[in-house]
Parts: sequence; structure tokens; C-alpha cells
Amino acid sequence: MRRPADVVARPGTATLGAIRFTGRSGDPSVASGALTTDVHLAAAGEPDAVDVWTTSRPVAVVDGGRVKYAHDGEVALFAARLPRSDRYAAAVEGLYTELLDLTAATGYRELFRVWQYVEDVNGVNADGVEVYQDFCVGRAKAFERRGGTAAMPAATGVGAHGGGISVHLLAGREPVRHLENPRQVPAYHYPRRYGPKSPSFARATRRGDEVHLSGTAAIVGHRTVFPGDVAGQCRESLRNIEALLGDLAGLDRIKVYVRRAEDVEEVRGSCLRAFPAAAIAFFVVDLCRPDLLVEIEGTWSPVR
Ligand code: 3EB
Repeated sequence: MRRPADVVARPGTATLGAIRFTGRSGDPSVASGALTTDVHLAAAGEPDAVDVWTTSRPVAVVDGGRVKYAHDGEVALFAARLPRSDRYAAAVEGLYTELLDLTAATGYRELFRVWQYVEDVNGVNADGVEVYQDFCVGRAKAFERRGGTAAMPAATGVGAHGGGISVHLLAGREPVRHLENPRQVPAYHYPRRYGPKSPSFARATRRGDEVHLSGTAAIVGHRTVFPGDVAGQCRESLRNIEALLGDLAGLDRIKVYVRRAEDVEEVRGSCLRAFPAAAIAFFVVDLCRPDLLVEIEGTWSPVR
């Protein structure tokens, strides 16, 4: 539910949480009675964007130490941040184990959407390992100990301009169903050449009649296609989305991540044609494979 930064929740609804995409990252807070967290995704001079998650049910917030969350009896929004580090795997394993334990302990055991924003995602850590791969190692070890591939939800993993690693996730009480894309190898089965541990996410997660679509890029099988060609990558990402969801018309609350600022207008044109009625936000950030230029996510619901 993406709304402009200065728009508050509709009357009669409560705010579960607000994720602000802004000029610096911050630790999550529950001081306002909802969960708030800032993620460094706006470059200097770019406007803020904000995702506000609302509910018609009463909201309770919990300060669980470094993990904060807000919940309404059906759904919970959890957030945490790891400070910038030159080695992430152990800290990520610890944080994800804590998150998975906490979702289970609170009864919100059905993860249906995770976002992770990683500073310097294509850089190398103190051991010469790509930061994204370092992150993937810790995340994979936590899932190996807590539920395995069957527990992996829809996700986004992209760069951030600062702030270490910011994580937020949605989880519910009712069973959800994780989906894979017929055109793509499941990310958790990517071959070893992409890193010592494969990325831990599903291509989409269905919850009720909504489908939460992971960040979707120009990957066919396990290979990046149209390297260097942003128009080709955009087209191929849209094909992947269509193959998974069946239609593009139901997709809304779309976020589009673009690696190169000079590609934004091209990508905007393609996305406005593909999603003429949707709310779309564009962000210029690095993506988790160096050859990816664009990635598209959103929430799908049946067109009425
Ligand atoms: C891909 O398909 C592109 O590591 O959580 C997309 C969505 C990607 C989520 C993640 C990575 C992640 O592999 C990258």
C-alpha cells in the first residue's frame, strides 16, 4: 500500500506500520503506537516514498529489543536493522533465527513477504566475498535450521544507499502458499556459481486471494538475460511476472528498482504501459546480481 509521505491512514483504519524510503536509514521504532522504520533508498534530492500498512483491527506494538513489531491479531509487521559491517553471515544468521523464532512464538508463523535492503550489496566483504553472497549465507543457515525451503516466502533483496541491512517482513496466522515461476529455477536451487548458499525466497506467496510478488528480474532458468539492455530486461521481467501471475492487470502497489539513473525514464515508460492503472514507485539502487538492471515487485489481487 504505497501512499505519498504526507498522507495518513484512512479514517477508521489503524496503522500497523510505515516504511519510509528516505535519505538515511534508522532503527525501527514503536514509539508512535505503530511500527516505523526508515530505509536509505532516496538519493540526495529525490523525494521520500512511504509504504503504509493499515488494518481495520486494533493494533498492538511490541519493542522486542532489536526486533520491533506491530500486530492486529491476524497479521504482524516485524522490522530490524543490522549495522554496516565488513562481514555479515553470522549476524544475519542470528537475526533471521531470532525473527523466525519470534514469528513462531507469537503465532504469526506464516511469513508471506520479506524485504531486505543491503548497503553496498555488490561490494566485497573483509574476506573478498560479495556482500550479497555473504548475506545469503547467513539467511540460508537460519532457514536450514527453521523450516527449510518450505518456509521461504516472497522477498525483495536489493541495495540501499546506507544503513547496513534493513529487514522488514509480514507474517500471518492463516496458512499461505508459496509459488514458483515456470520460467525460472527456484532461487533456492540456483547453482553454486552464484554463491556458496542460494538465495532463500519463493517467487511469490499467496495469502487469501492476494499474491505477494517477489522482486522479479530478467532471469530465465538461472541465467540473467539481456545483459546491458535495460529495455530487454524490463520486457523479460514482465514476461516472468505474467508467467507467474497469469495477468499483469491485477498487480498494484508496485515498486521498480532501477540500477542506473539514466535508465529510469525508459523503465518508467515500459511500466506505465504495462500497468496503466497501478500505483508505481521507482528507486535507483544496486541489484543483487551485478548484471541486473531492473527488478519489479508488487501485490496482485483478482481484477473485479
Ligand atoms: C533473482 O531473481 C533476483 O535475495 O531475497 C530477487 C528477489 C532477488 C529477492 C533475495 C533476490 C532476492 O534472483 C534477485
